Amino acid sequence: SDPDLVERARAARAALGDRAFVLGHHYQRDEVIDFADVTGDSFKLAREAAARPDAEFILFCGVHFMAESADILTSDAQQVVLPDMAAGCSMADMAAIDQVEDAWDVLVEAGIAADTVPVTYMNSTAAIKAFTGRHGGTVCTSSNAHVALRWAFDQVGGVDGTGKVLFMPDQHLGRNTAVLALGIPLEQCVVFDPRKPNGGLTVAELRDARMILWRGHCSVHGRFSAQNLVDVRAAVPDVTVLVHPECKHEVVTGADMVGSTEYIIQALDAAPAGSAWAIGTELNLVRRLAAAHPDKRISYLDSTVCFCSTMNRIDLPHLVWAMESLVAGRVPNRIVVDADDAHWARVALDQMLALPG
Ligand code: CIZ
Ligand code: SF4
Repeated sequence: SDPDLVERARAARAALGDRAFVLGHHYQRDEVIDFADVTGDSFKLAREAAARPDAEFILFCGVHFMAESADILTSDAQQVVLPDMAAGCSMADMAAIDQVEDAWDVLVEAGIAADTVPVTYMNSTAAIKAFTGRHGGTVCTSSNAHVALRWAFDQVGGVDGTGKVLFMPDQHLGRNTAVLALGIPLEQCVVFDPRKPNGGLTVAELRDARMILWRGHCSVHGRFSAQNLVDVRAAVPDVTVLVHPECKHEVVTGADMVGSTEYIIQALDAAPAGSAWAIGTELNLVRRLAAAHPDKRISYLDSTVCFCSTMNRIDLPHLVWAMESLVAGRVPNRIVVDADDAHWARVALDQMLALPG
């Protein structure tokens, strides 16, 4: 990066001192991670923000829904700042609150709403988390999705019963978890497409389903394919393929290991020297992991899949601008969730925190 900019960043960071706490998501650029007080996935970062009640400003280097969660979990006096307002998440944007309200009406009309528990992935807007809280559901992450699903089914008669889960917004995490961790048959996982009348499903299909999957996906993880597995196994016969559960079902079932961002980091820490790995997750993270483990052969599952473009919007110029604004007494790009949504989103987040294990 530009040495002048690095110098300005250092000066602004020093001027802010303990008044600011800088969070860096694992998918952020190196130039941003260099200034992070802590790095983590969305869940770890939300907890870290909540654990810093003395920091006046939480500088969130990640995407919009993560900054919202930090605002929900911190006190009203603390101000959460997103260095670039255009850092959204295409997956979170695939579930708009009015679409989800309409979908719920479809379930009510089909006579199954009372038997359905909503579960929303952390990667969703505060409005969707609030919807989930209002309807007795829970938030989940990619690390605890299996526990969250089991809990949700238990609210409506158990995994072996007839109750249902409405899973939003990532169809792949929902399907992979239901089928592989809970043993729900693949044919009982249906996709609700908000762009189609009745989600593109008949009433009979809705009634027979156990998992109603929102039609959303991650634009990064969703691009890995079964062909990538064939190619990497041919090129590197002793390779271990490790992918994130936001990947498609055929990628996850064909991989050797599957797990959240924190799981991937720990698996590589524990891997023996000389071992070969192909990783299916975001490129900034994979590059840093490869650099951190020069004794291991770490490659990217598909060289044509790129960075998360919205994560990458946070760069050093935006971070410097945000920090210098705070030093000058202005709070730029503050993320505030309205009080009612914050209350109900918090209910769904607290439900997640209360899950066993
Ligand atoms: O894909 C993402 O954005 C993930 C895994 C975020 C997170 O940290 O949960
Ligand atoms: Fe959203 Fe995917 Fe980017 Fe994560 S990697 S912020 S889920 S688009």
